[in-house]
Amino acid sequence: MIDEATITKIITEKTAEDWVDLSEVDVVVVGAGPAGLTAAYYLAKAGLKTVIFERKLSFGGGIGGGGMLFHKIVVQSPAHEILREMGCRLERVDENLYVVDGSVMIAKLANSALDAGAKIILGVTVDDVIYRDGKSPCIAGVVIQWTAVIMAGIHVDPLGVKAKAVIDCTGHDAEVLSVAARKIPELNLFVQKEKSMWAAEGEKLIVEKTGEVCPGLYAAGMAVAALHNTPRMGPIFGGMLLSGKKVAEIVIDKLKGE
Ligand code: 48F
Repeated sequence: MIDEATITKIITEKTAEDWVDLSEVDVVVVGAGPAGLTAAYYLAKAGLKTVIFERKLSFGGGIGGGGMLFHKIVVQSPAHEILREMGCRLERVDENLYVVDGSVMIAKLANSALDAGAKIILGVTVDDVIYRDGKSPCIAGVVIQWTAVIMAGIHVDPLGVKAKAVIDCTGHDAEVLSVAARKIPELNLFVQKEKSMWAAEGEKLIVEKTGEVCPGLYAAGMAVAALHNTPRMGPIFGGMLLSGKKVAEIVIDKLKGE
């Protein structure tokens, strides 16, 4: 029998169970774009309790918009191997270039992260970090709010989620790094914003510079370009995948070594 009260009870009870479990996790990934989804896939696969908080009600970040709304996504070698591993159909179009539909890439990345055990919570914005100040300051989690509350412009106190590692995968604005830089000056963090376009150099540097920013806080994807003032690359996505994989490996090493 379908009963309105039963539906409400199931939703609220099961949501509460999840939120109790999510109050403390191994890794918070902020942003469900290509870097965040890839990072979450490898983190969850390694057995770490991983949650992605995504501001919008959908995942994929910049993938859906492709290059000027054209729906084909270009990925270079060796990043195509990550997509192959996730069961993505790719067409080889050049010696080291592959093309895939944006919708396929979004579905496969999200499906792989979820199948590996990551949780993706949509409609939640990370608007601050939790920090501790011992010998040196460190990031101990994130402060979250419903995106709808932020959009409504009403003051509602947020909730905190503790994490051993927080990864900024928020893209061009590096929102988590920016709020930490602004509110915790002792971190000596400066978010400079990305440089103008140079695809090859941008792709190379983003992967090279992916990693820990300060204790507990990491960056991947375009947030790395914003932090280090490296060039934007436009609509080529291999660097985002490789950066997501690299940050996951760094966090896995760190947390498993503790
Ligand atoms: O922008 P986005 O796709 O970042 P990325 O993974 O990849 C960049 C490429 O898409 C492309 C490019 C290179 O080819 O230049 O732009 O680095 O995904 C970022 C996701 O984070 C969400 C946002 O809605 C998007 O889905 N996001 C941003 N700020 C927040 C957030 C926040 N404060 N809290 C939660 N989610």
